[in-house]
Amino acid sequence: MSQHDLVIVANRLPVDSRTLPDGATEWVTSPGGLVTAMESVMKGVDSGAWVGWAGSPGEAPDPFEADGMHLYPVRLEAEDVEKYYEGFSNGTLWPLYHDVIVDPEFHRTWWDSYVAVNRRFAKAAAEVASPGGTIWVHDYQLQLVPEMIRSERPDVRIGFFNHIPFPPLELFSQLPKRNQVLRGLLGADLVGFQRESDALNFTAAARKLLGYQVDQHTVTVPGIGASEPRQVLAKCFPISIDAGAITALTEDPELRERAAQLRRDLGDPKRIVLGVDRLDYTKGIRHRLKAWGELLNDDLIDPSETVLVQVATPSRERVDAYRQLRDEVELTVGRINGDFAPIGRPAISYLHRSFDRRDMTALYMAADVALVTSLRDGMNLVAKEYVASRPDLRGVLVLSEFTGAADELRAAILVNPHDIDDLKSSVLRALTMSEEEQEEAMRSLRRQVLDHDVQTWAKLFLEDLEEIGRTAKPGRPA
Ligand code: ADQ
Repeated sequence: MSQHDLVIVANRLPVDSRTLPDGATEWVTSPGGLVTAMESVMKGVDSGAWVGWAGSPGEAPDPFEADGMHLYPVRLEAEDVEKYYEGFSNGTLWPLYHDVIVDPEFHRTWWDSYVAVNRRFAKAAAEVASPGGTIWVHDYQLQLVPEMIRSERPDVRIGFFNHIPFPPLELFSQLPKRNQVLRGLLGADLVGFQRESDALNFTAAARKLLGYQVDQHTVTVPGIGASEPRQVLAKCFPISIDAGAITALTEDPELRERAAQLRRDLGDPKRIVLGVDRLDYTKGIRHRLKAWGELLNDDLIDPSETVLVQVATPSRERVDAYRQLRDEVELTVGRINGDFAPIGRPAISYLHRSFDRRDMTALYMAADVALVTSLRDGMNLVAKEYVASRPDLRGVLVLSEFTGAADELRAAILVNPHDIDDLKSSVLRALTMSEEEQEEAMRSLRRQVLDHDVQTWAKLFLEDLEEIGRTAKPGRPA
């Protein structure tokens, strides 16, 4: 087995499999933000690897290479997918970490599976990291992995980044096995969060629930037996997007034409309002539709002039709460279209499928207003993608206060999506904003997004991790 200086560990590998006509399997890089960020840091290391699930239950494929990365698939049986992934990760942790928008469910068999699968990921990572190397673990599905790696490989630097919020103590305390989760995370040298408040929630939990000493962003983990105490840094690193790549796309004449064609396809409305979300209850899609329906009903929006395009990416369709949400959203869209759509065109154009990066960018370029109304969201990359797609300085971003992005994108129209009246008046304000006001706000938003892209995010995290490793363990190769 080869050894790698940098090992990324995430639930999914950065590739999707595609079956060719002759039955062979082809691997296609999935175009996520994490993949882009990692590609940029992998270029700077001699040898980078990625440990993750290949996406189908059952036997894992042999390790293989894609786009210069060494990929190590981890096996998940159908039962693991049900208990570790759909169960503890998405039925317990996801709702609890997002302010219990739906009730978290807990089953001890889900936890057992979570522990077993985390151990499998940790073992796979520990096997391929080079002596003194770096392992970067991602997200809530793998919170036990840092400690599990440390017990096997005390020589490596371990970073962890949480892509979703870390809840306040009152909520986190409800989690059965909360102390095991905290100890798992504290196996890392550096624990990264989206927002400052997430980092503070985490250090408060370490102090109150484990009794560990906390000094600002540093948690001291007591040594066991003869081992020395260790210091763990908990800090925020707001994730971002590949802003340069999106800006480059907007300069492509074919994409400009595609954006214009989209408008024509929608019947040439005066205004296009856009929502882009995974179909998830955290995204506030129901609240958005309620506000939209009322604006139409109150005659404050004329459906022959203004159309809402709602892109809802299929997500976690085997989890009950997601099936229910899809039914409700589709019922509401159907009702609104039945009540208000002009003949031959929709009041809401609803698209329940995935689009490639070019189509997404064309949509952003065509949209006069982007609506991000999450009830809770770690960051929300859609908000940043919209801003990056508007070098013309036109368009208005309406952004929920409950997203990580709201900490940075202060020039957006910030809303409390729980307040339907606030949502309605914010949409109306966005629709009537003058070109000068749009330009001023967009200029400030773009400065923020272009100066803090995903490549910088990854670089800052890894630099901090390297620095900690150097001070904590003198003599280890830097
Ligand atoms: P998500 O909850 O998935 O991510 P978000 O940050 O908005 O939320 O990212 C969604 C991504 O999917 C965006 O890049 C978007 O363009 C893309 N996308 C959405 N719908 C699509 C469609 N129909 N077709 C193609 N692409 C589509 C989690 C956390 C977030 C955090 C990110 C990154 O919940 O809070 O910002 O991780 O850390």
